[in-house]
Amino acid sequence: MTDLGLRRRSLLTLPAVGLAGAALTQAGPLAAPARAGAPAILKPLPPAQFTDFGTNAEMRWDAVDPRRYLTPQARLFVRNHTRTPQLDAADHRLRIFGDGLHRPHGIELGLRDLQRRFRHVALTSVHECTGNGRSLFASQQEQQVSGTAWRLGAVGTVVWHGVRLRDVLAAAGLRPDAVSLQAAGVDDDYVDKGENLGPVRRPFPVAKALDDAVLAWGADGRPLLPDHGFPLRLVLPGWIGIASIKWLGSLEVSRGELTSPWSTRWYNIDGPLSTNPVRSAWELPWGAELRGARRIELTGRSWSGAAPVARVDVSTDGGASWTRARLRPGPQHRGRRGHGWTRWSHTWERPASGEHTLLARATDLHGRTQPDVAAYNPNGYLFDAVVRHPVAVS
Ligand SMILES: Nc1nc2c(c(=O)[nH]1)N[C@H]1C(S)=C(S)[C@@H](COP(=O)(O)O)O[C@H]1N2
Ligand SMILES: [Mo]
Repeated sequence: MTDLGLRRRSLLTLPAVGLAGAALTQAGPLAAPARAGAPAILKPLPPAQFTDFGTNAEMRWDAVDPRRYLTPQARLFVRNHTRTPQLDAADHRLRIFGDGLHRPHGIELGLRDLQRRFRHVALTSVHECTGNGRSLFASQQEQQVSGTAWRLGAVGTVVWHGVRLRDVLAAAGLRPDAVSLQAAGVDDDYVDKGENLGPVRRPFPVAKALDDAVLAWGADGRPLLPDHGFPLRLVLPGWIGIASIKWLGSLEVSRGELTSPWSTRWYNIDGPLSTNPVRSAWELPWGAELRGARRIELTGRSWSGAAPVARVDVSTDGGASWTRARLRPGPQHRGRRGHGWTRWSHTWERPASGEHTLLARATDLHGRTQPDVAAYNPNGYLFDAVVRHPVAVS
């Protein structure tokens, strides 16, 4: 996409943001008193497209349209620690402050300030929860872990619209000796077993902020949906989902290392987690029942937080023999503007009737691949093992 195209797209987004903001303002005063009973997720979650866990919902892989590369917001998984707040774009402020700025009291920016003052970018990234695949620790490795029992649908590939965080930090007066930033949401405080831990927030290094971090007000050419962070979220491309704080209200910039329970207590294995691993999924229901035929066309996708996928090996006989899947050319190698997942296909010749196990193993351009067994950890993060996907042919 050309820069001109990006700017045009972003300009088109402006009135839409205004409209969505107005609609939410209207709903606000009415919705507020009823909040206790309000659902945690506001967008529709049709059972054909989502598995609903209450405050979280995952995309169903059998509902993914093989012809569509990007995940539209309406189809994207949702992970909320509390519930989706209903915010007014016109009132929303982002506060940037801290001793990592030349003037520590910092600056405050509205959405319009961000949209008017900084160059617009569109960036494609794999958006994925750290715990994606968590249920497979139990079902495939017989290991008990705690947390939402995602299968493989806590992931999508999204094109985000916004501005580079580095441009905004330059305007805020970033000191050269700043090391750490902390992003905080304005959703309700998170209470864990009676302990109020404050707003959902997580630190990240200045290096990531200056590299490819985006302050996003849109996705797939539209304003963010409330569930995905309206009116503004942080996006740290390729990093675990919690790094991309929704409903972004403040960024603290510090000359010392910042921490939060989301970097020490959770999302931590011998240190705060950052880049997502390599994973693969078949575009099939779990336990799919396939009609026997001379050949069956199978499709799937693979992705990595670090780099585009370079190759995918598949097996239709439980791992006894492997062959290369055909990678579909697509926008995944866009490079400079981020990367998404890679679509692939495989023709299954003369499948015998009966039960089979499908496997897919991807390798990314950095040589990272998927192990046979994922490393156990009590919270079930980073399940990256080759998944044993059961199917039956009739
Ligand atoms: N403010 C805030 N940001 C948040 C969260 C949250 O609960 N509150 N959840 C995080 C987690 S764990 C994930 S996986 C992603 C999910 O983003 P999505 O719901 O837009 O898919 O948002 C992250 N950002
Ligand atoms: Mo997450």
